[in-house]
Amino acid sequence: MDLTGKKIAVLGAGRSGMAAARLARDLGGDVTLYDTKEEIVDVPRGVMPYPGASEELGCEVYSDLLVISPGIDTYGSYVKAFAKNTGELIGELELAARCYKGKVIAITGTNGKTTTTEVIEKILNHAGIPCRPCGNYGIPLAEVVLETPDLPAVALEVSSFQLETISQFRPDVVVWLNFSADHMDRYPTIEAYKSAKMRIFENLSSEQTVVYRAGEQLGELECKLLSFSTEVDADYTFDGKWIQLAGEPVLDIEQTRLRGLHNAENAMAALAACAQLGVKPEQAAEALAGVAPPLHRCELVRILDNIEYINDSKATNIHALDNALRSQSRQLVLIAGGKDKGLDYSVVLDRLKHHAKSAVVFGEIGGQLEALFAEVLPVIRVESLESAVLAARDLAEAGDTVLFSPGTSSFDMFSGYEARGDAFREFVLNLK
Ligand code: UMA
Repeated sequence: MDLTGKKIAVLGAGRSGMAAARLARDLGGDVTLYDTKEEIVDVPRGVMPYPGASEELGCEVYSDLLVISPGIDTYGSYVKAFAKNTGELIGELELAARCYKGKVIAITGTNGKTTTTEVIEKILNHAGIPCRPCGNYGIPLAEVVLETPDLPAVALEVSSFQLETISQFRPDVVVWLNFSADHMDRYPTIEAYKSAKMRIFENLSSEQTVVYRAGEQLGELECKLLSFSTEVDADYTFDGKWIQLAGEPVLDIEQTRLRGLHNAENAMAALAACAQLGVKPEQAAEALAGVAPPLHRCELVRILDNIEYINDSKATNIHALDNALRSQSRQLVLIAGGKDKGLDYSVVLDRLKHHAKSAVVFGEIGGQLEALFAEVLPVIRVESLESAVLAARDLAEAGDTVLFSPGTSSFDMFSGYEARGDAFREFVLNLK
């Protein structure tokens, strides 16, 4: 791609915008970088920064190409102002994808994207196909293109925000994990959110593959389809221990540190996607031996006296708590609680009744959870996370799982979910 002689305006000087500006500059463009914040530090060489950039300024900006960062609302007034006088509006992902020549496995879905992205990256590297995890994962694709232009493959986590501004983006394999309500602060309706996500399919033809959870409503697709499910018949299925392809066992999940049905789904999706790049099931199984999910996401901390201790501190909302409850196959002692975010926990009562035998609650919403959860199971309320771990150990029996899935944020007691999860891990590792 050659941008020589073209005026490129980049909106947002976060990680995406910075990488997009550098890439556009490397491609020969005359690049300007706009941000509402008052200071832009570490401006890429040859790029003209405009800190404190207002909508009024935006109306005066003429560009051949306007590249926007995913966090900036595509349909908001800020982007509209800059888009008044531009030849084309795209996002950082689209710009980078136009320059990247390797294979792209694009992973989307409401939950599980990051884990699946990491699993795919591990499998491909193990199978001798150099690959980097990137995109919404935290490393913009533009950064990958700048640093490793000849990289054979990427595991690209893609958000609905990024998909709002694609036009030609055509991944070799799309992984559609699942869909449920999210980002309702950005989208007016759940349909609008789904439409943005569905754009991932818009340029696919019979040469590309979509790997999807059986039962997802995806409409008519022209490409090759591969399904997975822990519940209904599909190409990839799960019997509680083995992931099977067309009825043949391909991976024993117990040989990995991935726990829970949702992680079995993530592993199935990854196996299916990597197979499209020629990876054999036994190579994938080898790669996954010992693979753990990212920290704080249903992370298996320890098995003590045949009781599993799982750290799901990343569960900062009800949906994540519900997902963690749904995905466990053993009897649960749940530890939950934290900051009061004004959420309604009655939606998890049914799940709690069927999956948990008791609960330990703590934190700012401890009292509220105690009253509510007591409708369906025995509850103990304690003052600290350490006491919660000790109480849960007393309640659990061999064969049970102690699941720490707080269902809310940590800021009443901790600096963030990582600090909270680290504390949980330490208390569990100290159990005698
Ligand atoms: N800004 C403006 N005008 C505005 C709004 C913001 O100038 O009207 C500026 C801000 O001052 C800031 C910059 O835009 O300097 C931030 O841009 P950004 O929000 O796009 O942030 P980046 O650092 O570029 O990070 C983005 C993704 N952020 C979002 O989608 C919100 C990161 O996903 C992604 O990892 C990164 O690109 C690399 O690709 C984060 C995320 O929260 C993890 N994603 C959402 C999610 O996972 O739920 C979708």
